[in-house]
Amino acid sequence: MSYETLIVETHGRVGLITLNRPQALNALCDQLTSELDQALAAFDADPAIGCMVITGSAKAFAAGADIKEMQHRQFPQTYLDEFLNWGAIARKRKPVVAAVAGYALGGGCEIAMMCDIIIAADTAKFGQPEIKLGVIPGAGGTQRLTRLVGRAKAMDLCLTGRMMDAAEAERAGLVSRVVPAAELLTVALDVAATIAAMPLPAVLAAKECVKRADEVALEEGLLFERRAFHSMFATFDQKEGMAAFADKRAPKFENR
Ligand code: CO8
Repeated sequence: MSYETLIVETHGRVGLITLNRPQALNALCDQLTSELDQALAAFDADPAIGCMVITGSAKAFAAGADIKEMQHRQFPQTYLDEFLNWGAIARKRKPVVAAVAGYALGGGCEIAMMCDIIIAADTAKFGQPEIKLGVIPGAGGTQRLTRLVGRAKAMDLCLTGRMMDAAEAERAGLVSRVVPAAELLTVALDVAATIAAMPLPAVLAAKECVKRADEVALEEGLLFERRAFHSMFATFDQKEGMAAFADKRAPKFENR
């Protein structure tokens, strides 16, 4: 599969996707989001891949949806086409790490929030500036952001359109780690390789359970987690992981 707006590579068991529209600061045109979904789906289905990384350029992870492409849209077409329905990007089963340097604005911030872990360069800037264009966030900027950083900061960002830097994003709980820009990709690939080396059934179950916490009340979430935990005892990798611990040797997981 060849892509025009992405660079897609593998590093061992890690699938790396680099958004590549430098002339438009990786603005998320229809072609890019469609190719991104295809590339993620291909890695998600590939047994040789255990984790994915999405990154951009030093200047921009992505500066949002493509404003020039969407500016002349009218309501009926926008509604009937389910314009910019990026839900499929968020529904991948294997973990996705966002490695963010520079601008992650509007849809760029929203794509990062669809990922499971955000690692930010110290140059990263996050924001939901849609209000300055006469619209509002449409792919999670009012919903995922509020769950991730709380109402106070989400309201501030969505209503003023201001950007927050990497340090503020880390304090707010949006990003997992902040690293020097020069180390961003190395750290992100290391994190992804660590995850990709873990037993896949447990990785998928852990991701499903953490995501459940956004959706359900505590007792329901705890029950879901406990049942998922019980189901791990049906896997080869649980037998191997615990036997290896008892035998004081390294486990050899088979992702089954
Ligand atoms: N769309 C299209 N082109 C863009 C975008 C964009 N979002 N951002 C930057 N570009 C283009 C610029 O037009 C410029 O192109 P050209 O050289 O042809 O003029 C090129 O990228 C470089 O940009 P700048 O010259 O502006 O670079 P600066 O360093 O001066 O500024 C900024 C960088 C601050 C990032 C600035 O480019 C900017 O403000 N960009 C727009 C940011 C923005 O408003 N993003 C939100 C877009 S709306 C959105 O994302 C809604 C998502 C809704 C999803 C809904 C799903 C259902």
